[in-house]
Amino acid sequence: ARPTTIPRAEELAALARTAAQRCGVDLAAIAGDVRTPSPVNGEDLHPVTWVDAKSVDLAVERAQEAFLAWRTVPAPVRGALVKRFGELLTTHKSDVATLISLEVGKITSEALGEVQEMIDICDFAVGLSRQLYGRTMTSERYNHRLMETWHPLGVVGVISAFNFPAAVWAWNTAIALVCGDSVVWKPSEITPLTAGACAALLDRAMTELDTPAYLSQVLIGGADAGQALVGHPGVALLSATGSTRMGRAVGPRVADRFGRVLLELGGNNAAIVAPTADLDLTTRGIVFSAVGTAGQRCTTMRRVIAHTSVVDQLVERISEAYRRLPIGVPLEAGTLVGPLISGTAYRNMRDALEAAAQQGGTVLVGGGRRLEDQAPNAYYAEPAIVRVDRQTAVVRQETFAPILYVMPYESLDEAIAMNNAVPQGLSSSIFTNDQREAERFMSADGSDCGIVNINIGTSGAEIGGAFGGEKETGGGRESGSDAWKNYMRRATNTVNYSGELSLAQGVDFTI
Ligand code: UN1
Repeated sequence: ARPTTIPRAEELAALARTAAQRCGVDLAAIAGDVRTPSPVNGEDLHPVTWVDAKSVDLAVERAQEAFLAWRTVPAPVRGALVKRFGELLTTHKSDVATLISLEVGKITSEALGEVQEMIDICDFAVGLSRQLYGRTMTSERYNHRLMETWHPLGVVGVISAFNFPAAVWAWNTAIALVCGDSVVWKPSEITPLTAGACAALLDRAMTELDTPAYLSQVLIGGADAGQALVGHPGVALLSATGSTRMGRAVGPRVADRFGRVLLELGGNNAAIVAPTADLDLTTRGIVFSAVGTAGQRCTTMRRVIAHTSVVDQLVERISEAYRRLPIGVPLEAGTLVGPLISGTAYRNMRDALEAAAQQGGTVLVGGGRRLEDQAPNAYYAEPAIVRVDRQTAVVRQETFAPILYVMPYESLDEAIAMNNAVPQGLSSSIFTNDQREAERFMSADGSDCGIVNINIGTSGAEIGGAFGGEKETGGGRESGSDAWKNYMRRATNTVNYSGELSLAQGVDFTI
């Protein structure tokens, strides 16, 4: 293990406070007695206070008022707010990234990447603010016009997870704001400072541009606040990112009140490695996707399905890379793997490894814990590779930790069937230089996931495409492409400029 020193608790807390203050967070105003330990050292950063479920009512009420004013502001003018927010994020990129590293344990490069993703979605949304296009269709009647118009939807509730504590909110908020909606955000309870910093930057942009008050609000609180948001009839769209279990609770409650829901849930993402794969590129692609963010992305690669002709060689290469992985303090230059979010996450990882062994798998590398002596409350796990010969129960479930199951295949049909034989459907990839295989994997009878990549790992999607997946992943699409349509309502307009009343479908109703 390379030498690495866990910084003193006070040092990390001071770093967090400085970064938050630079973003405009009023630390005294949010201070309280809810402990927020950093996964970096397991010690408190800045205990905060939580809102209660009742404040959700007030927030939604205020958001509704803001929406009524905002919806008539021209979309490109709304875009100016998002443009300014993107500029402020650019100025404070490293402050927000520092908070992400401290609260989530992300390495600096990935934390900066998360903020870059926010800046990118702001750029995208600003462009979009002039492109909220509706279609014109040909009418079946003489001198009639048929068209559709997209209008602002209402209050958007955003529930985000710890692993992308800022970017997922930004995907939703940047798009919602240009679409003319207001936003109420319930971030993960373990990332309050990152949330506070993001909200403070957006607040500043809102003040500078003199937008309606309460256009965007953040509720630092617990599960009860989230549940109140989910059940609130004033929330027109509820966009939730998290576990499948959470989605199963949220989906029906929103559906029951005929609200709109956008779910971004678990993944169990696989890569197929074909006989023609470039194994250097494949190894790098796999290792980034499998151990980046310490295996805690919803797009993390959890399975490798490798052709029997390459599986042994591939396992050797990735195992070799795993043995050399720099695991340690995420803020230290050179670290590639930071800590897991909590002791529970590490115990879940151990349980899964044990189950895998019981189900016939062999743990080839990893699974141990590092730096325990320096920081007993921090959980630095060694990413693990497990060789299995089939997809047992533990392989089919999502364990939010760096465990990579590797299994062999003979025919592409079999590999595609294995890719699809899990309850989740977020991301997938194939490493191949055979164009027919690549096309087949992207085709109707190929991968059943929302994201299907060729010669790239399963994680690290760009914001320009729609992000999300099928089955237990929840079916939602956010971020780029036409995901903005989730945040607007569509009106179909028929215009008669004929001077006569003619009825559709040739109906005769002469009076
Ligand atoms: C998530 O893990 O919830 O594609 C989002 C990726 C990132 C987003 C992940 N752009 O890995």
